[in-house]
Order: sequence, then structure tokens, then C-alpha cells
Amino acid sequence: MNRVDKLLKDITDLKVQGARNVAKAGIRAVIWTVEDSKAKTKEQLVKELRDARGRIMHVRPTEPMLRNMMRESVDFSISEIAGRPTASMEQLKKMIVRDEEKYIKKMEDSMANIAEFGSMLLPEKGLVVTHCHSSTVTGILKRAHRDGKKISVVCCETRPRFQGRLTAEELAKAGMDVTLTVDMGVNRFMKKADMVIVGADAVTAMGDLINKVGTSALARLARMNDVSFYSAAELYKYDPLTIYGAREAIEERDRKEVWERPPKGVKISNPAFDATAARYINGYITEMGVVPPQALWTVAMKKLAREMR
Ligand code: RUB
Repeated sequence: MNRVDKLLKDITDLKVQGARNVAKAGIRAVIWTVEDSKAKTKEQLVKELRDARGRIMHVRPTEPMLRNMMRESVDFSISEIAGRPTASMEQLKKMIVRDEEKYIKKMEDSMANIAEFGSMLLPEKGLVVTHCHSSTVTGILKRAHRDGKKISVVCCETRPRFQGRLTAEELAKAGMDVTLTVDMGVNRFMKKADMVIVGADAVTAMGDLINKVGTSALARLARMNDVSFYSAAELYKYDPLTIYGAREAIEERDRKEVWERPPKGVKISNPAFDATAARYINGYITEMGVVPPQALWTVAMKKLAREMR
């Protein structure tokens, strides 16, 4: 197995998890495809880039950030190749690697803005509930901690893959007060919570949120207890196809993650994500600021329309 295949398998197996990390790994896969390419002509290189993009884009189905970044960055690289008729293959490969790396840098810059806006939104002292592992959410919480805010965090363990443990470990390492609860145990903390912040895998044109399964129950629980519910979402999480009525596919994962050998007659349901209606969401914390769910698509299109067709 070559290193690109191995990286794509790591994404499918959740060794790489979370939408931003998956998108970054997608860019890394493009870089490795180019570095390892044996293409002798520009046409061959363009074909390899197109084939790689097609494979990488769909490695996990519910990941518009990955798809948006693949479209944008690979289209950009292809147009750069067309614009340099006299460049050698080595020069072109170097240029593409440099361009693709810029996309990773852009993601880091967006993350820094989201962390700043998110920290400003948080109270000076309070209890935040979160779910699963979102690098965007932990980025905000750690930034608030560095800003001197006294934030305690309760994180759901997030069965069946327990990504909540990643959150708990990361925040504890950063010196934060963090409690991991069994998923349904979150109810007793919600009564005392000041805010819920979760990540996002996809945001639709209606402002609905697709995130780790369990998020929609958490949002309803927050509403019942008058607790504000936010999602931290880079604008690339917006799925532009939903404006045409496309529905975000919800990844159904291997049943064995839930029960290795279930007794005969027991059916297993293991969706990776669920949908939370916009009416339960106070706002999205994005790199352009905190926006209401109904406004997200307009703000996102300002960013995406520059490069996407
Ligand atoms: C992870 C998950 C995260 C989002 C956002 O699911 O639902 O909340 O991906 O993460 P999985 P980030 O573990 O199945 O990938 O903020 O890091 O993009």
C-alpha cells in the first residue's frame, strides 16, 4: 500500500477524525500524490490530480469541508499548470506542493479567528457542555483558558468510538477543569450549563447542522433548559449543493463498532451523524464572526464563491 492509500485508509478507520483534520489530510494526500507522481507530461499530471481528487473527496461521505477544499485547491493547481506552459515537471510539482500547503495555512488562520470570536462569546466564568471531539471547539476552549476565563467543561463520551475521551484528554493536558460523562448523563449537567458548543461536519442552506450523532438530542436538551447552543464551524463546512435541495448523506458506520457479535435477530443502527434543525441553534462561530444560522450560507458563499464554480 502506498502512502496515499494508507492515509485514506486512516481516514476511513477514524485514525484521522474530525472534519478539519480530514480536510487537512485530504490536502496532504494531494501533496503526496504530486510528490510521488511519475507523470512525464502535464496532461498526465493533471489526470493524476483529477483522479486523486475524485478518490479523496468521497473517502468519508458527510464531509463538505473536504469536498470544498478538494474542488478549490485542485482546480487552482490545475489552472496554475495551464498558466505555465514553459515550466518543467519538477517546477510544476514544487509549485503545486507550495500552493496546496497554503491551503493548510489558510485553515490555521481561520482557526485562530474562530478561537478569538469563540473566546469573546464565552462568559468570564462558567460551564460549557460539548460533544465528541472537535478541534475547532477545543481550539476555542483552550483560547478562552489562555485568555484567563474560568471555564469548566463537561464532555459526552460519544459512543461507540469514544471521541469524547480525546476532548477530555486534550483539555486536561491544557490544564482545564474537564469532566467526561456517559452520553445520557449529560442531562444533570445541562441544568447548570451556561453554553453548549459543538463542532460541525456540514451546515445546510437552511442553517441546519450535521454533526456527530447525539448532537440533536443535546440541542433539544439545551433548549429545554434555556441554555444557548452554538456550533463552531469554519465556513468551508457549508455544503453549497444543499441550496439546490441536495440532502447531506449521513454516514452509516460498521455495525461491529456497536456490537462485535450481536445475537441473531438484533438489528444494529450506527449512524455517524445526525441533523439539528436551525431553530435550536443560537449561532455559528465562524472565522468571519458569530452568525445566525439563517445567515450562514450568505456569509459562506462570500468565501466560497471567490474560487468555486
Ligand atoms: C467528529 C465530529 C466533529 C466534527 C467537527 O466526528 O463530529 O464534531 O467533525 O470537528 P468523527 P472539527 O469523529 O466521526 O470524524 O471541528 O475538528 O472539524
